[in-house]
Parts: sequence; C-alpha cells; structure tokens
Amino acid sequence: MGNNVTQKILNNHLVAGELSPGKPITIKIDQTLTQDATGTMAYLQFETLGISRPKVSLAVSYIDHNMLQDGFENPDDHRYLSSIAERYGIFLSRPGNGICHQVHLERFGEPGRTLVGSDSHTPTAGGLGMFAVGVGGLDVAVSMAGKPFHLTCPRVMRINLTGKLPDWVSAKDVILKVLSILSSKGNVGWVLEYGGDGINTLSVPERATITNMGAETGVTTSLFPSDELTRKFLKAQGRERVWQELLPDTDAEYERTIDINMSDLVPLISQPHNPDKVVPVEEIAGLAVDQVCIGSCTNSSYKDLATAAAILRGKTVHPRLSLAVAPGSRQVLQMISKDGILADLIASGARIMESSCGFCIGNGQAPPTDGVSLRTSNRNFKGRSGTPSAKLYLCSPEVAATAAITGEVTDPRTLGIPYPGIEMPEKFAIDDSMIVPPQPEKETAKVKIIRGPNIGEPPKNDPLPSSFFARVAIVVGDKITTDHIVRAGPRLKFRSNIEKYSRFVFEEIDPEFDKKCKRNRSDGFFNIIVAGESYGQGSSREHAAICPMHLGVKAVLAVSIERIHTSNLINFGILPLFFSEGVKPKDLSMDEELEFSDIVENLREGKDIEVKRKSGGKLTLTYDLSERQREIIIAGGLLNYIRRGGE
Ligand code: MIC
Ligand code: SF4
Repeated sequence: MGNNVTQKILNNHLVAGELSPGKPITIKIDQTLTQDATGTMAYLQFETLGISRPKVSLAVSYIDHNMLQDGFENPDDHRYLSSIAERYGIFLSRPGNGICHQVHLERFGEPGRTLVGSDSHTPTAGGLGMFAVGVGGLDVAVSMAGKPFHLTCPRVMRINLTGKLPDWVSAKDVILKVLSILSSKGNVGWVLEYGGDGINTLSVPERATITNMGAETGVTTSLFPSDELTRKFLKAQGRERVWQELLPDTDAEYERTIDINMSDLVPLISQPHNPDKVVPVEEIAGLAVDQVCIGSCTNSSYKDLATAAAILRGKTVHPRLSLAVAPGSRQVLQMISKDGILADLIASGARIMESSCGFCIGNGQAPPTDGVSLRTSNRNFKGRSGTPSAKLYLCSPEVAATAAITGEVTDPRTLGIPYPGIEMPEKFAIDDSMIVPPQPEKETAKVKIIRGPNIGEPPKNDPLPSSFFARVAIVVGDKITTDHIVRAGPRLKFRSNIEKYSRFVFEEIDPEFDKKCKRNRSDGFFNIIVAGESYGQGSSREHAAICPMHLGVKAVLAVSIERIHTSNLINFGILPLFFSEGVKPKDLSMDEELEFSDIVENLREGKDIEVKRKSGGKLTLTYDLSERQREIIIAGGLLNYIRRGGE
C-alpha cells in the first residue's frame, strides 16, 4: 500500500511511536512561528527553559496582530519581542511586514517540512505542502527547545477536487463547501489532504485560502501536494531552491474521501455566528450591508485584492456602507501600489488599513450596532468584531467587493460585468528589508531583554492535589469558543499580563466570573467549568487555559473539547474531563460542590474519576489522555513536567 502526502511527511519526521491513526506519536519540528498576541507568553516561557538558541532550522517571530497601540502596552510588547528575537537569534518580521501566515507562505514555507505555530491558522502553509499545525505558545517554546512535538497520529481524509471553478466562484467557496459538509465540530484528529485533477487549477495562494480556513473544521491540519504549481509559486518568490515534489503514491489510501466537483460550485456565504452556517449567496441576496472588510490571512493575497479592485474600478462604495481593505503583507501592498490597484481601491472609497490582522481580530473597524458586516476572514463568532450585536458573514473577495458597490448581499454573477480572472503574478516583489535575520550568537549574548511594566511573569502552577473540593464556577452551552473565554480586541493588550487578563475571563457570559473564582478560592474550593459540545473552538490562544488556571480552575467538564484547547488545558495542568453516558452539562448547577478524591492515583492507573456531589450521589467522569499527558497534569503543567526531566 502506498503513502499519502501526510504519511510521507510524518514518516520522514517520526521520532517515536507508530504511524497508526489514533496512536500517540512524536515528530521532529523543522520550523516554528509565533505572532505577537500569543508570542509574548510563548517567549516568557521559552526564557525559563534556559536555551541559548532555538534548536529548529527556522524560527520566526511575527508582529501582526496587536497593532492599534492605544497605550504603551502594545508597543512595549513589540519591543520585548524584538529584543527577544535579537538575543536568541530568531527571525523578526517587523510591524507592517504583514500577517504571519501570508508572510510565512511567501518567504519561509518549504514543501515537505513540519511547522508548528502559536496560531490556529498555521495550516495556511499546508498550501505549500507543509505539515503545519496550530498549537499553544508553550508548545512552540518547547519545540524551539528542540523537543519533539507530541500529537495523535491523524486519520487522513482526502478531499478530491475535480472540475474547475466557474467565473465568480473562488477558493473561498471551496472551503466554505467543505465546512458545510464537515461542520465545525466532530473532526478532531483528522487531516484534510487535497487531491484530484482540480488542484491543477489552483495556485498556491488559492490553496492557502483553503488550508487556512480548514482550521474552522477543527482538524489537525490541511495540506496540498507539492507539484509544478508549487514550484511556480516558489520560483515567483525567488525560492525555487526549496521546492521538492511531494505527491501521494498512486495507490495511497485514505480513511475517507469527499468528492467536490468545483465546476458545480456557486458563490457561498457563511452566516452568523459560526463559520459552518454556509448557504448560497443567492439565498440571502438583498440583505442590507453596513460594512465590508477585505483582508485577513484567508483572503489578502495579490489576486484577492486585484480581483476586488477590478470589481470596484470606476465605481464608488455604496453610501450606506464602509469598505475596509487590509493587504495581507507588505509584499502585496507594494505590488498593488506599483501597478495601480491600490489607486483603484482608493478611488472607489475603500479605507486602506495596515497590513495586519486588524478587523479580523477586533482590532478596530467594529461594525455599528446590529450591523451586518461582510468579511473575507475566517471567523464570525459573536462579539469577535468588537460589536456584540453585529452580524458577521464570511465570503470571498468577489462577493465582498460586489456588496460594497450594491450595498446589499448580491450574487456577483448578476453584476453583469466580465469576471476579472486575475492570474497569480509570474514574479512577486521581493523585499525582505522588514525581516530582521538572526546575528551570530557571540554578538547577541549580551542583548538586554526590554520588559515594559505590562510584561508580567511566566505562569506558574502547583502540582495537582490528589484530593480537593471544587465548586462549579460556570455552566455554559455548546460551541463556546476561545473568544468567549478570553476576548481579543480591546483586551489584547493584556496578553503579556495574566493577572490583568484574568479579570476578563468569560466577561460576556458572566462578568462576575473572576470574582466568583476568587471567592471560591478563599473559601478553600478550586473551580470547575462545565460545558457542552466543542468547548474551546477557534483560536490557539493558551490564555484561554492560563487565565482559568490562574483563577484556580482545576477541571473542565464537557461533552467534547476541541484539539488545540485540550492541549492547552493539559499544558497548564487543567483536567479535560467528559461526562459519562446519560449525564448532561445542565444536570450540574452553578456553585454545586464536588469532592475529588485520589485523583492522582486514579489518573496513573487510567481509571475513571468518581466525584462526590454534595447534593448527593456520584458523578463518573472519563478522559482521553495519554500516559504522558496524565503526568503533565499531575505535575501541574508542561513547564513543571519538563523541569522535572520529562520529555
Ligand atoms: C484568531 O484568529 O483567533 C487568532 C487571534 O489569530 C488566534 C490567536 C490569538 O488568539 O492570538 C488564533 O487563531 O490562534
Ligand atoms: Fe490574524 Fe485573523 Fe488570521 Fe487570526 S484569523 S491570524 S486574527 S488574520
């Protein structure tokens, strides 16, 4: 039996374990990336590991998320990150150089290599044939320390693309179609591997749109083979030397296959408040729109912006709405400014934003009250935009630009103009002057790390007590995202200060949560979070585990928990537990008191956890943890575990 692309890369990087789906394995990591919003915490933890230089072939620190600088906190974070990069020999992509995933694709990604990044959209690099996984900051720090990366050997699903995208239908519609089939839950442990004749019509930036938003299905990663089109992209980026062919064997096997004929696709749109609520655009045509935002790591390539500009050329943005455009990288911005595309956008009335995450993470451009905002980004969770009552729709640049002219959701096929049909450029503008490369170690050993007053301490935790009392501090429903747990937007500036950030945990759901947790702690109780399905969906922000840890949360009891968040909980010593048959989250109530006994012994023996309810009766809780993961929790988290010599 032959190998698929995923198996080939994993085989080449396997350190320990057996490549059998569902089994724990460790792999060698070639590259790491961080961004500023998760990076400060990643590097605070990296510093405690006592390593003088990263032990991976390439480590890049991007500053792209937190750019508003409405106070000293963000610029202090940027300065901390740049001093860390200089001191430890890490590439630094300076503010203004672009969104991490777009820049990584352009300047650093290499087919056949492994990448971990402290951002859930790291699989964007899968568009180049990389095995790229989004993880928490601590996992990146540990990878930089040269430790192999632990994961569950994935099941591989082939997404078989045939046909060719019709005019006005684009790569975004492919991934929206995939999301409509797979939904955003129940896909933990899978890899989506794209194949079929249809991929020969998709350029690398288009493939990257697809692998990027694959994150919304909850899979481990998504990837394309590396073929002649990959070579063409790398050549256009002046990096043909890193190209290698990587195709599945003709007799490669997949656990599941989904066929999508791209010729049958129509423009799609995802409705509030989850990316998987996908319908054809024509179904909601006529809906009045207040805002259009084009950009984000999903759709901010040269082609995306050139397509939008061609649609907008000679027209003015509809009087009802505001159009924001954020180019994905400085390379994209330089190119569109040289060939007049930027001028077209400006002439149409577009508001040109910095090359950064911006609106996508609620860093400015909040929509009006109850506003309808059409975005080319990948997440439309409630409140993410900064306006809790806003309704976010996710669509392609074609659909977004069309709505910017008509003022309402409009099927672009009805516009009556020829499809722009923009090709990927033969040559991209290459200018790495905003990327600071590492200097020799002897020259940087004395570089001073600059910490502003908002840069806190790396998180600390005690080992898990074997027996303790806890109170249910919150009961939440299904699909609670990390945006619900700890908001980004205006709270982003506290990413390096756990003490402060912790005050805002669950602020939209229960503004008293932190106070309750603190009160329970002073009464001698730990805290428990009770949740429904798909808890922790979305971002990789480990703060969604660190802040609860800081507030004395010892366990999350849920119906199911998403992959990255599960690892983050484990990394910070919080037990991810599941209800046994027949019990539901709503069977537990707020403030209910629970007694946990002999947990450490039970965990070591792999036994279920029995909890005594003060209200009477018992609760049996289960878990799905490897022996190593159990030991990490017992140690009080990954940092403690490693300091004690754990691998
Ligand atoms: C996101 O899109 O939610 C983010 C912001 O990029 C996060 C990381 C973060 O919270 O800093 C992600 O996707 O991991
Ligand atoms: Fe940035 Fe948005 Fe992409 Fe996250 S999803 S990396 S916030 S552009």
